[in-house]
Amino acid sequence: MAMQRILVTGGAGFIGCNFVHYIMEHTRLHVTVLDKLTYAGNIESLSGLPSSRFAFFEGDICDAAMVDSLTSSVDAVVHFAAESHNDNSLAEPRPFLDTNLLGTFTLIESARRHDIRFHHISTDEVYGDLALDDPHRFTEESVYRPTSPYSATKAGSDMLVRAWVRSFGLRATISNCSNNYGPYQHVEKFIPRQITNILDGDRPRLYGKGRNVRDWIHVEDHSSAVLAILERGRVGETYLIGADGERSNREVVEMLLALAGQPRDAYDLVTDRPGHDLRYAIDSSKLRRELGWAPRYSDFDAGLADTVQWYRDNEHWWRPQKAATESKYAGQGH
Ligand code: NAD
Ligand code: TDX
Repeated sequence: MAMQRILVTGGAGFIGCNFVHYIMEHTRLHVTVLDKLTYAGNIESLSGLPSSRFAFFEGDICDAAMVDSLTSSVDAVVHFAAESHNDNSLAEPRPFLDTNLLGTFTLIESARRHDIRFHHISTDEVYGDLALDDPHRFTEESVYRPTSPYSATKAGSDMLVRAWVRSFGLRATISNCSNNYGPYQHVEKFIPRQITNILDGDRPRLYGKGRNVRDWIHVEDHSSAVLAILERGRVGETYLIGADGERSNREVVEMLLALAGQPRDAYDLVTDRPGHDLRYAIDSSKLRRELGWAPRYSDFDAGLADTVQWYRDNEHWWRPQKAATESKYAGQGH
């Protein structure tokens, strides 16, 4: 029988809420969101969705009874919920172990009991980092070499899902995506932090010398890839998602300053992140070849300009988080 109802964990977070909006617009699926509404979750990001096709439950993915009652009435789980910020994982790792490892365990146990399809959202950070001049990019065959508490717990969660596929026949797929940007991203993350600093008349802050490279993808392209994998991906497989968007952090800040009509060097260099991964780069050939996926935002400059405009237009959404986020960074020397 065709898929009709899905449970989206972490649907009040950045990528989860964009995925929910994408599903409402591009499919007829019924969506239930389970989200704990941590500091990173915002119910406002889901406002205006039709109650005929959408329901929200506030709760913890580690709560086995709640998870079980929700999974019993859906055909699939798309699992975004996580503690997602590297700097937080260095300051206080414990919530990363609880949510990313025990939360994923709780979900896959329930998915196994109800024999439903499971899609696990993960990150390219599980593969560690690359040298700036390494000609290779990450592929599905790359070795797992996580370096931060965050990436170690995401790597562990991927391993749990793989074990449940092999040992219990869980009908799961995994995707590992590169760095996302776009609307509804928390102001703790690199691009929204710098956009909102500039809007506030403050200078962007680059860690170290700003030479670290990230492979940027617009969040809408992540959503379209996840839907393709959910609908047509082969069970048991991992797919890497990326849009050939490698840029150094310094280049990104220079682009944001140019969009604001400010001098290219109007940024500060601040204390580096301990263990800071140098470069991520994704080869998404398998996803493109097998599922015919392609990103819509091939032009990073245009996607970034759209994102700046979104933060200009939606100050009410990010303003309540800004001061607390900056004072946390000040305490970490960033
Ligand atoms: P986010 O921090 O913006 O959102 C996480 C959401 O999960 C929040 O709404 C939060 O309230 C919820 N949550 C946290 N703990 C929970 C718990 N115990 N129970 C229920 N809900 C809980 O994160 P994001 O950037 O949207 O990332 C979503 C997923 O995508 C994560 O799994 C992350 O590892 C992965 N990912 C992110 C990126 C990126 O660039 N942001 C790239 C690749 C993969
Ligand atoms: O103020 C800053 N200045 C700065 O130079 C911040 C917040 C970050 N940085 C650097 C660190 C990274 O090199 O920018 C880069 C991006 O930083 P983050 O936004 O913290 O992202 P990153 O650590 O790369 O991880 C992100 O992508 C992979 C997401 O947060 C993860 O959830 C995802 O798995």
